[in-house]
This record gives sequence, C-alpha cells and structure tokens, in this order.
Amino acid sequence: MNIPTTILTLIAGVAITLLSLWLGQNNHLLPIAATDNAASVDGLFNAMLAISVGLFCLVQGLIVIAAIKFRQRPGDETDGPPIHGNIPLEILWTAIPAVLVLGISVYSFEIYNQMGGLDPMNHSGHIKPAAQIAMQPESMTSGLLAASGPEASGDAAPQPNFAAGVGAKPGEMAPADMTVKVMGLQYAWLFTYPDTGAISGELHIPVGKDIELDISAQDVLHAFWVPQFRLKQDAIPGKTTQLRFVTSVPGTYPIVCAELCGSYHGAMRTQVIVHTPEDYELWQQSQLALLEGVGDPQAIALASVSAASKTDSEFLEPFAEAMSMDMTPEMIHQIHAS
Ligand SMILES: [Cu+2]
Repeated sequence: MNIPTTILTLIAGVAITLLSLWLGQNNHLLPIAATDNAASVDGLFNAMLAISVGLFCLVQGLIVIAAIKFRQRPGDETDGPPIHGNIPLEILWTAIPAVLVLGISVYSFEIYNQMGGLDPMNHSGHIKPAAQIAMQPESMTSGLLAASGPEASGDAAPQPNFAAGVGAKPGEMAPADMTVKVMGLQYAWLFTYPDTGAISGELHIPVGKDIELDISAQDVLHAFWVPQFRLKQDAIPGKTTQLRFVTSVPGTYPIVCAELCGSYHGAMRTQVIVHTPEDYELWQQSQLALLEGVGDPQAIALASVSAASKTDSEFLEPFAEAMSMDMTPEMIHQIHAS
C-alpha cells in the first residue's frame, strides 16, 4: 500500500476542514441566545472557533507526524541536515495568520458596528455641569447620590449624552419601547422604571420589546453583563452608557457585574426576568400596588439590595449559609479582618 503524500495531505486537509466547520456549528459552548443580536455574536464566535480548531489540528498534527517520522533511530548518531531558513515558508506562515487576523478584525468590527457600538452620533458622553443637573426636573437618583456628587447622576434627558450605544443600530435611535435606568453600586444593581416610578433589585422586561438601558454607577466602575444577551456594558460614575436590545426568549437570566469593583464584587449578581407580555403586565400591576402608600420606594428598594445598609456580618451571612458552613458572626468578622 503506497499512497502518494499529496493524496494523504489532501485527505487530511479535507478531514480537518470538515471537522472545523462541524465543531464551529455544533460546539454548544454558549448559553441560550436570548436577544435578537445574539445570533450575530454567536456567528463570530463560531467562525473563530472553526478557525482555531483547524489551526490546532494542523499545528498539532504536524508536530505529532514530525515527532514520529523524524525520531532518532537506534544507532543513528549523525547530525540533522543544517537548515538555516526557508523564505517561501516564512512568507507563507506570516501571510496566512495576517490574513486570518485581518479577516476576523473586519468581521468583529462589522458586528460591533451593527450593534451600535460605533455610532458616532452617540459619542458625546461628557459630564454634565452641575447646574444643568440641578435643573433636571426628575433626577431619579439624586437621593442616592448625596455622597458621590451631582456629576454621578444617571439621568437621561430627551437629548441623551450617552457614551456609547452598544445594542443600538446607527441611525435607528428612535425612542425605545421601554427605558430602564440601571444603577450599579457596591454591591448591587438597582433598576428604576421611569414610566411607573417602580424601583427593583431585579430587572423585569417584556419579551420582544425594544429595551433601552441607561446605565450608570454610583461609586466605582462596574460592568453590566448578561451572558445570555451577549451584551456587556460598563457602568461608569458620572457618565451614562447605554444598551439597546430586543429579547427573544422569555426566561430568567443572570446579571453579573463583570468589573472587579471591591471586596464583595463576586456577590454583585442579580437576575433579569424576561416576561411574556401578560406576565409583565401582572408584574407592573404588582409594583404599582406596592408603590401606593409607600413613602419612599427608593429607600425600601435600596435597603433590600444594598450592602451599604448592612454590617459586614449581615452581608456575608446568607453566603455562609449557602455554603452550609457553621459560621458564627465572630468567624465572619475575623475573615473580614484578615
Ligand atoms: Cu460591581
């Protein structure tokens, strides 16, 4: 049996290509895709994975073949041939990665642009003068911000000054179906719904609607991340950033802070509940009912989610219970002190 090397190489090439393309489409590495823009992000990921699988098989395959074929035979004490370079080969292995990297860059750039990440109309995210803030009729967060100064206000006037519009398409900045103000603070997320005045520690949105999140931070940098939405946006004190998206699958998904923001950063998690329209209606009614007779909904919501109103032991206790550890407050105190 004597198959020419060219045929073997061809067969190997076809096999590696097929394997790469198949794994690129069938890797199941990403969580459920719950927004309309997720498909394009997944397309990019799958394309990069296919290329990576192909390169991995090629490089590792060549190493294994070379290790077997060119191993030292018994009794062979000679040196290998003195090879000093191979210009065509070097050009080839520089050109191929260069083309790949350029291609992936253009592809990523295009998707980021589709999602509104490069929208120049939205690029004036500057800090507002304090006087302007003071004149804002509804400064949703003014009570929260007493300690951090007026520039940290997350207000979104009709003429927004967003830093970026990831999730929005350039030229399609028509008003969203629904806007929610998102405030990151050590160590919680706070969601304000301007249409009802409701405030919650979890994000509730209806499926299929064009949602705008106006994101800001009260104290330090945070990052609002929902893996299932394939969206992540910085929460910056003194600056409003934006996410714009349409969800496609009802469900409950985690919201994760993706920026190391302090000692309990790892606990800065909540969830987004994507409701069916009927469920969302019910939730909204329940919030309106709650709001009646409540003096300061913001204070109540804040107290329920914020570490600021708790001692360290109080804050850590639920986590200690979750780890089924027999922790006394003294032990928790010691952990924190060390
Ligand atoms: Cu955080």
